Amino acid sequence: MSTRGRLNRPAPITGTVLAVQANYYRVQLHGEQVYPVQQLLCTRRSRLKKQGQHVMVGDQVVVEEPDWQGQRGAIASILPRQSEIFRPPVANVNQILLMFALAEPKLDPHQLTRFLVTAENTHLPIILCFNKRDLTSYTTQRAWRDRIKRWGYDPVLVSLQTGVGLKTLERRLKQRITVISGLSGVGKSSLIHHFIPEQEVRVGCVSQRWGQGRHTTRHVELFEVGEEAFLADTPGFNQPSVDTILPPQLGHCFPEIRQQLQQSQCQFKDCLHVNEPNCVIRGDWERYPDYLSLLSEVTEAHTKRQMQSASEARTKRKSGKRGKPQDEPKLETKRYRRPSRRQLQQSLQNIDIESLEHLSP
Ligand SMILES: Nc1nc2c(ncn2[C@@H]2O[C@H](COP(=O)(O)OP(=O)(O)OP(=O)(O)O)[C@@H](O)[C@H]2O)c(=O)[nH]1
Ligand SMILES: [Mg+2]
Ligand SMILES: [Zn+2]
Repeated sequence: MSTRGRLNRPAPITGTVLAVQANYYRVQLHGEQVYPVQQLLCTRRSRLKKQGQHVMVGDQVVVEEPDWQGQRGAIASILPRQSEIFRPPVANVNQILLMFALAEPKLDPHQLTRFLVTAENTHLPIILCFNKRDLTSYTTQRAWRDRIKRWGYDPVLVSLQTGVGLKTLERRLKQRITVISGLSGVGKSSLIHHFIPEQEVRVGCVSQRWGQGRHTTRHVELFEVGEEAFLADTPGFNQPSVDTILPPQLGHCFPEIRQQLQQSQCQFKDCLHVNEPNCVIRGDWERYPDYLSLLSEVTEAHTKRQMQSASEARTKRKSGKRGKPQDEPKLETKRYRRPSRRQLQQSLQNIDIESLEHLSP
């Protein structure tokens, strides 16, 4: 191929979508070339609209017709996405930064496990970060670090108040899109504020409004916090839902189980590691009881979903009086009986709980 054509044609302008505001997209231009401005407020080409292509925060896009003076442009195409998460909606996320505090709010291992499991379910790499080191003793920090290492994670301990540990964290954010998740009040917004002090990220107030239900749609925004490092803040919440996890997938959300499965396999591919024959998962690790209680929860949610779709499938639409459609359930009531929750409970009771008790936190 001759290079002439290539040389004559200017290189396409590409960038990362930082925020979506109504029908406008704020795009941070990629740095290989020097542009008159670094950000453009863009519209989406109608061709994209017609094709039903939605632009998400985190998308890598090609921008055309830049108006450098007006700082405007048009998104012509979206480059293929590497990943997509939906709560919050962000494309091309490379990793989740799960942030907790060593104190204020008190660090609860069960709650932490719940957050870890939902983060693991995205299949994205996780950075586990503990903030507010300044509020705890060295002994407490050491104890938590050792404990979390036994779970299979290597936590980064920081204090946004004193700045300790932040260099290590910063290194792990470079050239990545990272979504911060974690309990309310742990310091997620403070982290962004640390990198861009001039940025108004509403430290200490976002989730209060969220909690009162006033934020019905979540506003997501990427902040550039260093060398091609982008961070998305999220409002904190207390109880992440595990409902969408399928029971056989839950085990993969625990590094302790993944490690044991690397050495040998259970007889059944979809083994739930409760008391199936030839299951290789032992119960001698701290979070096994958490695994069991989450298993019970995801199984219940899964059963409910199955019953719901079965009931929808058996409900036939029929014209009612005056032509109004009316749902008529078919009369196969036996099938509606609650099935496997009790079975699961029974199988959970069969586990040798005593052998686990000394491990309870
Ligand atoms: N002592 C101490 N306080 C901190 C530290 N980091 C943050 N804080 C304080 O913790 C409080 C909550 O911080 P935010 O950054 O708003 O927490 P958040 O995780 O964004 O909370 P939500 O938006 O509610 O989810 C603020 O009052 C911060 O000043 C720290 O390292 N040490
Ligand atoms: Mg916040
Ligand atoms: Zn098993």
